[in-house]
Amino acid sequence: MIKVGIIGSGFIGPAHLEALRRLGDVEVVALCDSTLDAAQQKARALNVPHAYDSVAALLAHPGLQVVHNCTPNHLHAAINRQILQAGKHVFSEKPLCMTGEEARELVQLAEQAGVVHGVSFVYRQFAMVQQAASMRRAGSVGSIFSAHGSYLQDWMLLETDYNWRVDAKQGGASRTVADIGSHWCDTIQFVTGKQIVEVMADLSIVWPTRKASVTGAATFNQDSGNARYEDRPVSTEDMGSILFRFEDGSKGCFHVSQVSAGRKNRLNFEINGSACSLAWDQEIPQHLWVGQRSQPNQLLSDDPGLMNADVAASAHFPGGHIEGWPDAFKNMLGQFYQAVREGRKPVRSDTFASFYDGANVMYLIEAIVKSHQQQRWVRVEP
Ligand code: SOE
Repeated sequence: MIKVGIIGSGFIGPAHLEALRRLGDVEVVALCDSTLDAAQQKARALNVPHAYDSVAALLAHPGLQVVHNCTPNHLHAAINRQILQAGKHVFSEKPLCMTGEEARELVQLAEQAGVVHGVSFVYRQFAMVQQAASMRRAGSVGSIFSAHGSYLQDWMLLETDYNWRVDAKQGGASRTVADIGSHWCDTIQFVTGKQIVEVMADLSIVWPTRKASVTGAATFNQDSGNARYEDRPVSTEDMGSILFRFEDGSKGCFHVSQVSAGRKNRLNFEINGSACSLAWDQEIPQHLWVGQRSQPNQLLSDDPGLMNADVAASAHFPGGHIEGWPDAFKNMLGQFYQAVREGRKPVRSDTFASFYDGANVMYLIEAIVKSHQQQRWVRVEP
């Protein structure tokens, strides 16, 4: 069994745990949280044998091979650094860190450590996103001249919606772009096989002041009705529109928003090529729309028997047995742990997102924020 520790047990830590248990040969032996009490309570509830309140103590756990960093954004860089310095394989939540400078340093440290490194960009691992990328690789889409779409949520719609992600010190200078725009960019670059090299952004804050519950709130929290609030100023964007250019001169745009009523987690994209168009929506993940000029459009579903052979294994059940987010999460960790088993260091265009991809998206976020601030096109600086 591969022994694993998880740092942070809020919204996302348990999702990692569940996916890891589905892999079969991976054992989560320890959890770490900010207090021993919180760590022990979570460890008991999740049936994990050991609990720690410090990263150093967790890293010293006998036989530990891999560590998952599931902490809030402002802790990502320091903890990723600590894990690498301990020589452990590392799987980090996104964003990889808070700045491009930290990203450069982490890539260098990861290369020096010679370990397997991964970042949680999960959307490229859905079966029909894999199918879209496979069709592009096989030339079925022709030459791609345009890519567009959006990532919309509504969990920040109300003035009383507040959690650590809103605070720039904990979440970072960018919120909506870094939190969900990062996923959109990783997904579109994976599907098209092209890098975004220039951006022009216009970001907006809908609530310049929000009412924060004084009792604290977690991501995706619902208002209990009895909460007490205090006013807090907001400097991070609720929504934004971004124009971009790929390395080969082809173009695109996307819109991100966490204030779109009714949209829960709607990442969608469309690519237009000389042979056909492809479109996908995360909330109906089993469908890939194939748009055609000279014959009827098609709706392909995630039936392994109908998918391209090189990606059919990313759907695990016969067609009609709908797979979704937890299954994509399992695919992502399945690929990362295959590299751990083989002792194979990630390459720049790997099947799972590595620190290379995490860093690339950090450079993109920095360029988007700069473009908005300066109201002009900005080049992405690796
Ligand atoms: C919150 O916006 C969030 O949980 C993101 O942090 C995730 O990365 C995204 O997958 C869903 O929404």
